[in-house]
Amino acid sequence: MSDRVAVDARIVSALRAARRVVILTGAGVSAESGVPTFRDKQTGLWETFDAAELATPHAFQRDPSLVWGWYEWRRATVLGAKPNSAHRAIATMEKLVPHFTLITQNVDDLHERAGSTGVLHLHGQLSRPYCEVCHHSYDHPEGIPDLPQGGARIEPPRCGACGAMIRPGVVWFGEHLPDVAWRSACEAAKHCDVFFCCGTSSVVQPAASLTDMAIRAGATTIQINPNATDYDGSVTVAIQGPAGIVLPRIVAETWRSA
Ligand code: BJW
Ligand code: ZN
Repeated sequence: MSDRVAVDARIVSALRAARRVVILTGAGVSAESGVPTFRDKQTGLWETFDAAELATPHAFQRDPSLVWGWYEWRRATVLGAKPNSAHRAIATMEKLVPHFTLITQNVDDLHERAGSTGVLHLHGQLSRPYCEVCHHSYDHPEGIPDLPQGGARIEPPRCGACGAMIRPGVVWFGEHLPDVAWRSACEAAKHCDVFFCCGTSSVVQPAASLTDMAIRAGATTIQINPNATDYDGSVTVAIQGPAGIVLPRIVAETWRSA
């Protein structure tokens, strides 16, 4: 998509009139920072790695060193990445609308590093490991781990309080989403004027159902994705293009004179 293509007038007018704007982001928003998505053909993590072996509570119980080492490699990847123009456009939009809610499925903290505040993390954060038994949270040591592609077996550290294993701070398949973040996300989706779903395949539940909530609430719904999703026909506007081009264009066009 050329960055000279005009932004759909429905988006500009809906955003200018909006009091409440919500953005739901997925892995595609970080793709232009070099962070791999999960399900893209050839480049997605699940093309090379087996989600059942790595992203479930059962996988961690069966082989904690494999899982911890893989997440340490993922953490090294995101620490080595920088926020891109999509993250920055979202951080800018937060300052331009009266009520703004950013909901992310991403665990990389690139939104915060771009300046976004109050981000609702539906699937946790790589930076926030916690004890699998007493849930005490821990900080990782300073620095970027030096690991080969895909990681290496690393014994998870132990909790100083109870001695149990410390686990990655992410939400695995079959686990419930953090309650406060999920409730806040539902409230925001049900009461917004404009809702973006951006860089997500919209196949993982319950996150994808937020778009249905916004559609049912009568919001102007905008999908930004270079590829088709099951929501192409149900959102108000489906823009086929990379978030790093489309989002800055929308911000520039809507708030030209702001
Ligand atoms: C670009 C781009 C660019 C590329 N610009 N775009 C059947 C029906 C309904 C639900 C279920 C079901 N069977 C099982 C479930 C539940 C399950 C689920 O949804 N499974 C489906 C896969 C079928 N969900 C759960 O288990 C959730 N919990 C739950 O439901 O709790 C209730 C419950 C508990 C117990 C029993 C029963 C119910 C938890 C889900 C946790 C998801 N975890 C992961 C891993 C996190 C940790 C980690 O990082 O390793 O979260 S999976 C992975 O998928 C990750 C992501 O956040 C999530 C979503 O992926 P996302 O962000 O959409 O990425 P992709 O790769 O899929 O898409 C990227 C998109 O970007 C693509 O469309 C590209 O085209 C696009 N793109 N470049 C813009 N430049
Ligand atoms: Zn503990």
